[in-house]
Amino acid sequence: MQNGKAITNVKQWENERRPELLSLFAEHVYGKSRPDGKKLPYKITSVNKNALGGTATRKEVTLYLSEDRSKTLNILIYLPNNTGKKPVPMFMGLNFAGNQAIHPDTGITITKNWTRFENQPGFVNGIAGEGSRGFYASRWAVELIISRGYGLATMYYGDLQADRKDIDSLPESFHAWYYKDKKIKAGDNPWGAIGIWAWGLSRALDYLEEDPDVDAKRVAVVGHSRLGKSALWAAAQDQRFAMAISNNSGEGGAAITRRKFGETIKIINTSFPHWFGARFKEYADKENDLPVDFHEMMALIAPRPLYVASASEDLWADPKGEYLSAYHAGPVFQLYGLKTFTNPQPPAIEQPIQAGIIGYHIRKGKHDITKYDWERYVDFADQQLKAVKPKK
Ligand code: GTR
Repeated sequence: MQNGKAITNVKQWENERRPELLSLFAEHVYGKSRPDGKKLPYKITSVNKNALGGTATRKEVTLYLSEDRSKTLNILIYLPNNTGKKPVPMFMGLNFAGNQAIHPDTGITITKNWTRFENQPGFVNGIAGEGSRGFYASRWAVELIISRGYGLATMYYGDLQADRKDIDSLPESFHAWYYKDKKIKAGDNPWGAIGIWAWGLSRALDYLEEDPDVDAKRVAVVGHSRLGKSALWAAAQDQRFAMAISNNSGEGGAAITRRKFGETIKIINTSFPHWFGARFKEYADKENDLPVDFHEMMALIAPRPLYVASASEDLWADPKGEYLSAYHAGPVFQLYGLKTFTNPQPPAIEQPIQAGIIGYHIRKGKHDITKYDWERYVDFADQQLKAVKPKK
């Protein structure tokens, strides 16, 4: 505890230290989240039972975020057709460039919201066109996920809050409509974009709880990089997520910030001042004053399965710091009688390791999420979420 009291059992952890850590992360890192009391209204806008060559059912669901229904979160869902039993376990994660970018499937609705991909192929001034279909298909192993008996739910993070520094000066800012709708004040330390993206993951999980095809008790939340930070913060706060996967989440995600290796608090708040709560900036070059470090966020996932992955060339995200975070979360998993990593040295490249319900690997190559990473996540989920084996 902050007062020096040692935590020696699960009850103390759950009743005392866990809530204390959650409020410390909100206060000093991400800003204060505003959990919602009631589920948002939604509409199923399309269902195609013959997607991906007949192997999958594709569903699109619109969640109405604002009361005037002008702000929406659009959920793209693929469900495997070849599984004997429903409901199915799921992977869920936010995507960077719109739902249409995760697969060339022409049935996916193209996002109308601004993206960061200014004039890259398929985008004009950040607005996605037909040419953006499948832009990030390499990051989503849709066929693998489906063939192994899992569903996938993904949403464009820009539906929630645009990823740009000037967002709070724009009328479409989340903060502009949210506090008005809720008739509350923003307060002195409102959540940054990561907190908002994490909130969106929980709202999408609210929907999955209503969907009879989905087993909402077996949802693994996954994210790459800034969306890995968001996935971790979502899973830390929302214990309905059955498992958390951090892919190259780095600073403000899995990496131990006190190592000051690669990206630091000062750098991240300079490049992305809108990601965190205001107080995180106070710890620029003062990492040791921060009352938390990120192994404590990994500990907030316990006793649920946690998988952390790094990439060998992704030094910016500090692979060793990401591993150490999973390692130093150990004492909390041990309170639950679970095994934890015993070696403070990370494993060799592409030699995945696992202790109890904690997994880790370092992939060869750059900052990315690839088929190699997904193969590990699906294998891990096979053990931890006990996927229904697809019928041959
Ligand atoms: C980088 C940023 C990282 C990471 C990454 C990403 O520019 O420094 O913290 O979030 O972007 O999201 O790909």
